[in-house]
Amino acid sequence: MNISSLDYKKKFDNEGYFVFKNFLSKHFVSKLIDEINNASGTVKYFDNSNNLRRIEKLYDKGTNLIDLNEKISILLKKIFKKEFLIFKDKFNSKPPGGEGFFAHYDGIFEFINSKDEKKKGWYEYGDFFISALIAIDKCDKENGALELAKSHNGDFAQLYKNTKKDGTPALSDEVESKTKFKVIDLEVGDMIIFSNTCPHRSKKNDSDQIRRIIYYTYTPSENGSKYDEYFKDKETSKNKSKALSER
Ligand SMILES: O=C(O)CCC(=O)C(=O)O
Repeated sequence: MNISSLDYKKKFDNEGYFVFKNFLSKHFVSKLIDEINNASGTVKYFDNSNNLRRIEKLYDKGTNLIDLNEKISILLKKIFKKEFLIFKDKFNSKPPGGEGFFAHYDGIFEFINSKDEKKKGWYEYGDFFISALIAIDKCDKENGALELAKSHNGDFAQLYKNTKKDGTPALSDEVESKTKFKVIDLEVGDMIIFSNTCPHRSKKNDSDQIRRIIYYTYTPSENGSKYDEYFKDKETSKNKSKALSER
């Protein structure tokens, strides 16, 4: 069945997300893995056992990574009828036994900047964020696939009330318990497009294989690129230790 841009847009308007099957070929994904493994000038995060958990600032570190950003931007333009620019980028690696991610929105947290000012998470840079999550490995219940819920309505202040207000975007236990999450199984090369206002979480990797994803986030281009500003603020934020990788 051929799904049209209009169908994807309808799904996004109704649920806040949609799944795009076979976005990338296995061959393209294997070229991305090579580039990610060899990229320099990125920012890396490791867990307590010294396993690589995350790489940031990688979208422009290889021809295929650059091509991936192009491919996603073209698709977003086709579906949303507007231009988008990359806002932030990451590669998440969940090794066997690796921890999951607590339930959260993306970008709904407060942070203290280098001038000691309180800031409103991602909403300092815009108010509409779309992420593209691409499976580098098959993702399923056993290895900690993304669990996604329908998007919640509200501006920063309204959504902030649903969080733990602890410098991370974690949902309060009460809101999490009322939210219906769905495990999104993905094959290599499949992609989920979702709004930052969709609650999401993922479980520990209980398989004996690594589970890797690429996660690029986009903002409408009309306000210009916020990529450098975002990463500079993240680097100089005074409460970064609390929410190192979730933001
Ligand atoms: O990698 C995952 O399982 C979830 C990642 C996530 O939710 C995040 O990085 O914000």
